[in-house]
This record gives sequence, structure tokens and C-alpha cells, in this order.
Amino acid sequence: MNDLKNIDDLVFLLKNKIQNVKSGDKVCIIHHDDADGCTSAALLSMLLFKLTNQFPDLFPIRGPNNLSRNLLSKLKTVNPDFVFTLDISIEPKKLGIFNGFVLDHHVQNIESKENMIYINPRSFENIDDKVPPTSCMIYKLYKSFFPNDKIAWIAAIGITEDHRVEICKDVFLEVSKDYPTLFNEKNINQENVEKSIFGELWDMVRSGRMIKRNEGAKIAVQALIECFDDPQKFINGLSTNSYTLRKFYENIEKETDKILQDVLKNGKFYEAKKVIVYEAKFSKINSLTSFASDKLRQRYPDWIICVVGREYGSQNKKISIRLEQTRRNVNLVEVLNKIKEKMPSIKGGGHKSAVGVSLQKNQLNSFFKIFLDSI
Ligand SMILES: [Mn+2]
Repeated sequence: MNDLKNIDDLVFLLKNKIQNVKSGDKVCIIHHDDADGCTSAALLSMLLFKLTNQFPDLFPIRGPNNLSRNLLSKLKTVNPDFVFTLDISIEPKKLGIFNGFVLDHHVQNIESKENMIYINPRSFENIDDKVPPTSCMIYKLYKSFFPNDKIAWIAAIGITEDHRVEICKDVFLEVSKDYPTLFNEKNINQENVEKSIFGELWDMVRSGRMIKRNEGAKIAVQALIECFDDPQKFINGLSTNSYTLRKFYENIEKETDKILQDVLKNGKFYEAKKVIVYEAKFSKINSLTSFASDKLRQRYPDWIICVVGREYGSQNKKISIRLEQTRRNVNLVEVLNKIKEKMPSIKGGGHKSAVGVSLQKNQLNSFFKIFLDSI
């Protein structure tokens, strides 16, 4: 790994790479389809447009395992001069025939290649809570070229999703300077930001992939680009893609209401431990379990929320567990690791206040028994 010492080194390295892009060069961006990935892709696209007068091609994907043969052959057909990967743990050797970088912030230890370097702030930052989201790093890169552009609001959406509001307060302060009527929170923390307009903005951006997968994620990125200097235009759906995204958002809003109603009827409320276990109903919407658990966490901030769903295309069950860091002093990663000692076949991970678990249907009861005992 490269010998980065801090975030400034990292941004400097990114800047060096971006400066190699010349007018007329073909650029492809592979990015995670969540809000951190989409906002990063929007910011990098805008930066490249300002530098080269040309937009890159975008390839949103669900995760590292979705770098398919099909996608690789599409990339080969485009034959880009640069490939930049954002917010996904892809091994550079898989993209070894291209030039560029992989910017990641997940727990990984991955080798760089000469022409495709792997950049991860975890190489200098060991404390999980202090690892910056991709959107924050691309924001700093953008600002190093164009310090006066009022684009902090876009990065702030990704930071909200990544639960890193506390370490990126400067970005939110910038937003309140740029757009005081949009955001003027004095006490900047995760919970307050989620209650502010950024809760809605986050939902709007993630509604893209929830309703229309890859195509929806692209719509979210395009909408951000169309409205880069006018967040109200974005929120109100006053451009082509933000209009479509707004419709998606209204759709998942309805879904949220259904969940909040249904949990009262079908959720299990463990009063003594303040844990809610809720089995999500089948839905056409993607990533519904993690969305539902976020919504329930916001509604029941003093409770630990467990949403059980079906894993896509299999008989496995998926559990999304969430808690509000400021209200519950439980480390979900530690709890999960303890359970894994007793049930080594279960998979999953995440961070202190949000984990995902994957297991067999017949393991659910034992899982929750141990879980409730460990809280
Ligand atoms: Mn991310």
C-alpha cells in the first residue's frame, strides 16, 4: 500500500491522478450504487467536466462481487484512458488492463498495481469511526481545484448515509454557509442531521437504486449533476432526472408508512432489552431491509432495531441491525463477533451502529436468543 500519512496526502495523490486526464480522454467511473457512491460519482463527474469539458461514463454496481464479465467487456469496448472506481473494494488486478485508481474506505487490505493504484484511508486511520466516507474525500478533491463551488450539500448526503456526520462537521458548516435556508443546524450530529433536510435528501438519492437498481442509481447521479448549484431544484424535482427521482422517492415514502404501520401489528417488542425484531414483508423494492431498519431506528431511537428479510435469490435470511449511537451504548460489531463464536457459520459485519447478518432460516431462533442475551 502507498505510504499515505493523512487525508491531505490522500487528496494530493488523487489530485495528481486526476491532473493526468486531458481533454478528449475517455473516462469511466465504476461506483457503489448507494448514496455515498452516487454522490461521489456525481462530484467526480462534475470535476472532470470542468477540467476536460466532457462527462465520464458511469457504471454503478451493487458491490465488489458485481464486477461482472459483462461489465468488464463493456469497459473493454469503451476502451477508456482512465477507470476510476469509487466506494467499492475491487482488487486492482481485476482492472489491471486499465489506468486509474480504486478509492475505497471499507475494511480491506488490497494490493495496488502500478497502473491501477488502491487508495484507502484505513492505511493511516485505524479507528473505524474516523475513516472518512468516499463522498467526503471526493469533496475535498473537488474543492482543491474549485474552492468556491457550492457543492458541499452533495457530499453531505453521502456522509449522512455513512454515519460519519461527527467527523465531517466542516462539510455541514460549509452547507449552512452556502445555503442557509436549506440547512442551519447549530448542533451538528448524526441524529440532528438525519432529522434535517438531509434525511430527505438521503432517501431521495437511495430511492434510485431501490426502485430501479443500476438505472435508478444513474438517474440519482444525473439528478445531482443537473442540480449541482441548486438543491431546492433537486428536492422539488424541477429537472428531468430529479423529477423522476422525486417520483421514486414518493414511492418509497409510501413503503415507509406501510412499514411503520405494520411493525405495530407484526413486530416483536422486547421491552426489557428494548429490542424490536421485525420480519419485513416481501416487496419489489431493493435493499428494503436496510432501508426499513434505518426508518425504524429514526422512529424508535431508544431501541435496537432488527429487520429480517430474505436474501436475494436464495433461502437465506438477511438481518439488518441498527441502533442510534447517541442513545444506546452497544457495539453491534462486538455483539456479532460474540455470536459468531457460538454460531461460526453465520456471516456478516458492519460498524458499531449498523450491521448486516446473513444466515439460514433455521438459525434465526438461536441467533436472536443469543443476541438478546448479549445485550
Ligand atoms: Mn461508502
